[in-house]
Amino acid sequence: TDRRDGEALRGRIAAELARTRARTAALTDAVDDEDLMRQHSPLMSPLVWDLAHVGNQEELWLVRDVGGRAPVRHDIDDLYDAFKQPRRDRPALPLLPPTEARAYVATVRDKVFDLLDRVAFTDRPLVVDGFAFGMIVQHEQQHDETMLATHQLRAGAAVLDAPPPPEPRARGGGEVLVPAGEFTMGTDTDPWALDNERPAHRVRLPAYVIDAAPVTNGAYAAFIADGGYDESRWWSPAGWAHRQEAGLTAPMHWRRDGDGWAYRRFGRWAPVRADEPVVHVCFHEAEAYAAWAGKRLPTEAEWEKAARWDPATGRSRRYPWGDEDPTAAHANLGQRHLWPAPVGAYPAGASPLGVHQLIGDVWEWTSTSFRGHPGFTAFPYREYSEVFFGDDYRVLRGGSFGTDRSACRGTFRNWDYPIRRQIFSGFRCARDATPEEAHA
Ligand code: AVJ
Ligand code: FE
Repeated sequence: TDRRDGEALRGRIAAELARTRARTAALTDAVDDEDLMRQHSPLMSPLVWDLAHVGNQEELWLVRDVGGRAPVRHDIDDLYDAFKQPRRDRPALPLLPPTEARAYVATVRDKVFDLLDRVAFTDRPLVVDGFAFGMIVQHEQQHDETMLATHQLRAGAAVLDAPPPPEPRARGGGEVLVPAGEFTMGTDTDPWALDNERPAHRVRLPAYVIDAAPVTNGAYAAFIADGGYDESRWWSPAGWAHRQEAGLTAPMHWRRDGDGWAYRRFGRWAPVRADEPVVHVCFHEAEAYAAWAGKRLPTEAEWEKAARWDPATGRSRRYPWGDEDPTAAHANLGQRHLWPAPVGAYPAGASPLGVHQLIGDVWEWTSTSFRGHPGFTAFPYREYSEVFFGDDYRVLRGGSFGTDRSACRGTFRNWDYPIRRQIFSGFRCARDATPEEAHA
């Protein structure tokens, strides 16, 4: 059965690699060569940089490290090292032109399929349960989401298309009480969980109340209409300074449209729909909204307990609905749609306590700075997570409509600067339970 397990794992990895490469191809084949080489925003890389960077990481970890094979092209390692090349400088680099970049990633992939045929899934930490392959699938999917954000920033005619998300099938509003007590945060057992999701550890939280759904455009528009962007009392000092300096008046990609708002989605203007989760807000905007609403952002632990804790068994699960991988009925993931689904669209994805849309739709800002869980060890490289630990970054949870299921689970952690909003970021609010609620 060991051999059979190995064959099943090999098949699963091959399918994930192929599925992921099809997405990368769709994102990079959608525009012409000149567009691939152009920088659409100083925050983003040219798409052709992401493409070859994905291949270069795959070469470094799978071809060279796991496979012990000769380099395909060691001369380009520095060009595609994210730490050596700041994003704004990447368009000026002597990057591989599109034809060469495509040939490079295809050559690397051929070698990886050859390696995958022969590799033994031993106890070596990099290969146990296919970890390095899973890491590379997730890495490519993360860059695919980054490329999707680049598409969102791109000027000009629309090139991406997808059906609209499902309509509401349940009421999804209101708040949910989460009782006081311990839960298990993080994981030791999810085979493809990344270093920052480990290890599992017990966390005790007092009773709290969390929104049953992400904050909607309608609610956010009420904050704007009430002068939320003009009153410093709702903002932290750093948030207010940023609001002033950047001239923030509404979420990114919004403009006034008669009495309401429109927003630009991948090259097309659409009316802002009141029951969809708000997207493209920074941490400071989320925090100001929460203060205006008489609430606060959830801590990262509060978010994870709401997403994983099963009151029937006391166990932490992989997802709000259980341990099964997400399907189209559970969550708006994987670029199946190009914007968040209205509140109530995924009743099958709700938690046992009735918290909806924790997975998919929008990344959710939490109030927590990005740090290692107690007992953290960097693996396999410090530059994935550890070098970002500290108070410069805030944690986001749950994934967006642009996040693939392979890079999204109840333990998955994302992070960004509190001023960033080109990512598919929204939020939900939380508050302390009142004494009456806590003892109910
Ligand atoms: C985890 C999304 C913050 O895109 O900067 C990609 C993921 N790390 N290549 C990022 C990542 C290395 C990372 N985030
Ligand atoms: Fe990367």
